[in-house]
Amino acid sequence: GCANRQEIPKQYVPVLTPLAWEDARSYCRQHHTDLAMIKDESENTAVASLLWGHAVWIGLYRDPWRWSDGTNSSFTNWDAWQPSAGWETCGLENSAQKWHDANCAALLPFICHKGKCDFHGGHEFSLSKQCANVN
Ligand SMILES: [Ca+2]
Repeated sequence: GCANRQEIPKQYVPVLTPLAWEDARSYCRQHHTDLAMIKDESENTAVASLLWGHAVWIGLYRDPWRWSDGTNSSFTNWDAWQPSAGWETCGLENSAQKWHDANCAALLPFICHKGKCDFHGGHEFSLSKQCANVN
């Protein structure tokens, strides 16, 4: 059960320690829920505002482009000329709130999200243990 899922605002957590994308995802999954997923303009702004001036990893990877949990999204916010390279398979959000594909080995601060039961692209993305915590 996840009865309260639509009432719990998603919480984003900035992590200043620069890590490669996979390590950032592992950290987020261990300490929170996952790397940040972004489903609309207001969430996109919220992510960029947490570490102003930094490019940050978000939970986006390809191919095809999906969120860390395997879901996709109708909302995207690519910068001009992005995604730009087939070997850049991880997604970051820059300080202008635009998305770039980037080398997954790059060391960047990142944004996790936590503690929410919600729907993303029609799929419930929180794990059952987080849902249990919410309930
Ligand atoms: Ca790129």
